[in-house]
Amino acid sequence: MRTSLLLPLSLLLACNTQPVAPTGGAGAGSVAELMKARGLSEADVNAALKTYTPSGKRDEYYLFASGGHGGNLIVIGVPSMRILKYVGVFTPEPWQGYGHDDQSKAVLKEGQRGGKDLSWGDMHHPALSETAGDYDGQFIFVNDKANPRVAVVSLKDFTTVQMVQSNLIQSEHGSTFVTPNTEYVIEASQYPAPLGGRYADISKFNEEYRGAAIFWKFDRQRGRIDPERSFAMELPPYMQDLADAGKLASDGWAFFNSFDTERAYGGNQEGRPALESGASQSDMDYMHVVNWRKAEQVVNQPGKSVVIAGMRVIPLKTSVAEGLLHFIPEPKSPHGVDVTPDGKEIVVGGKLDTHATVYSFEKIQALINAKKYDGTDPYGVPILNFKESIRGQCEIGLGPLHTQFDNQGYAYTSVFIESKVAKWSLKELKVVDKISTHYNIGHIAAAEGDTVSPDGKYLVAMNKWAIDRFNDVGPLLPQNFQLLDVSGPGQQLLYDMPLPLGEPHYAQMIKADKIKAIDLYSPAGHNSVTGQKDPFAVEGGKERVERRADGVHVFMTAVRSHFTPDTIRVKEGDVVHVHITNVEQAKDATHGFTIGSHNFN
Ligand code: K7E
Repeated sequence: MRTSLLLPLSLLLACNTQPVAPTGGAGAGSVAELMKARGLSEADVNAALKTYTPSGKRDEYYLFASGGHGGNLIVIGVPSMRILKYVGVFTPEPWQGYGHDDQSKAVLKEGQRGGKDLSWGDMHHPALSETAGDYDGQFIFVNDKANPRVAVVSLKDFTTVQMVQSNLIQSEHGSTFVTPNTEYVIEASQYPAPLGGRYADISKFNEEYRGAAIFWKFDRQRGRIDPERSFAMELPPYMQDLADAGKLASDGWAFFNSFDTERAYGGNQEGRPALESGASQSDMDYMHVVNWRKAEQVVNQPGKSVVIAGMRVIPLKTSVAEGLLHFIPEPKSPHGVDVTPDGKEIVVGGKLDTHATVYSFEKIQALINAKKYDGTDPYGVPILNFKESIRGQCEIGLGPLHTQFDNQGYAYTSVFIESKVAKWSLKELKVVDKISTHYNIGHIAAAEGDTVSPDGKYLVAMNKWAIDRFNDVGPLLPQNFQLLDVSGPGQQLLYDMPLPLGEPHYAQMIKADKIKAIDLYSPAGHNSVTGQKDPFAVEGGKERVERRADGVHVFMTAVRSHFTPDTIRVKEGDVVHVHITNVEQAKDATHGFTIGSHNFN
């Protein structure tokens, strides 16, 4: 609850008449004097002018960053890098009452795994909803890698409205990625497991363990995923990694990386190589090329799918027979797979390879149509020739991971081992600039950088380490988001922003004017999760206490600055249901409700 503070006049006067202390550089003085006092170079001031946003001025972009193990979504203004909001998604968020009231508890319950409540999430890759391959600002989807789940956040009110999960898979990573009109939200498993959560001994890895890609059907009208109309494809046990949906030229297709075609599963105490080294024996893994548009038709044909854990699944054999799945070798331990803005090419970064490899969709199509294969994998999936599928490779450096794009024909790839962002010409496959980041860069997010029309301008490097960047806070340091200006020929570091929550894995940057958030819920009594008037809503003047079979129901209103009724009399042992409607219609006038020591907030 917010209340206005009534300060005695004498105190106000005292505040205003405090003498201004001449602190280091903060006093009056020319810019030159300020620079000298604070030890700033001209380059520093140039950077400061590009990010400083005076009080009352708005940011040009929103950055939606995953909160990692915090399980929440973080909304940041760019270029100021001011945090605007934490959206509770996979974990309760007491300030907003998320996970404390019945409505949001029901959302968290949708995300239970095996009937268990989960008090954390491992959020990786937010995906804004798209129309014709461009962000439309309506929804954002997020995934939980460790406890495979996908959540839907409405950007009308920045509220989590739904969570879906399937026991078909036991972990995931290739998620969330949306198809160009948000027909589907993609979620691919990472660590193979017997599908549906049954048991098989790990020595049966090749026969019994499988990966899967789920295509969650998004119903735009309802603003919800429809599990009934969703489907999945069985995949070999190759540890599928990141994914991306084709667009424009490659619309209807999806691409997944994989990094364990060796099918190693660890066992360093049982005479087998440790998982990491076992999975890095071969020089090539397989990019999975999936025709989801055709799969969507096949799954509806009689006898072409099976139901596992309530999910319609296209068996691997059927996918092969129907031509839904092809493999292309990709250099060792690939990580990011990113479709270019025109949809014509797919860029793959391999952790253990120094290149970004650029695949040509046209060449891939030609090979598929001619059924020109280099044989099949042990599961019968046809393999296309590597050299005949690519346009070329760009020598990036050590540990290229993820790629984003701008509007001038440049691609930007995070270079993990070198802690750099490489800016390179897509056309010429040549690096034009490299900038150091601090340190251990993972993901990057450029302004609308994975859409059909990227903006360029800004890029945020999401660094996992922050050594020597900020004041000491003990052994565990924050993450470091570094804002870069990429509008010029090179790249300029503008600002370091510490982010002291989970390790963020990806972010999406959208033009601010595309977000049309509501000012308040009107009329009052709106349920932010269902989007409907809540059956327990009460109008002002109709507040009451009712004794029913299941306990005492209090129908209460909140308006600045009181609750009605403000005294509730019940008998010891009564079950009390408190239904509170905020009938306040002034913007930003919210009301908290707490019952101390009873875990109600
Ligand atoms: Cu493996 Cu962090 Cu999900 Cu890239 S992601 S860094």
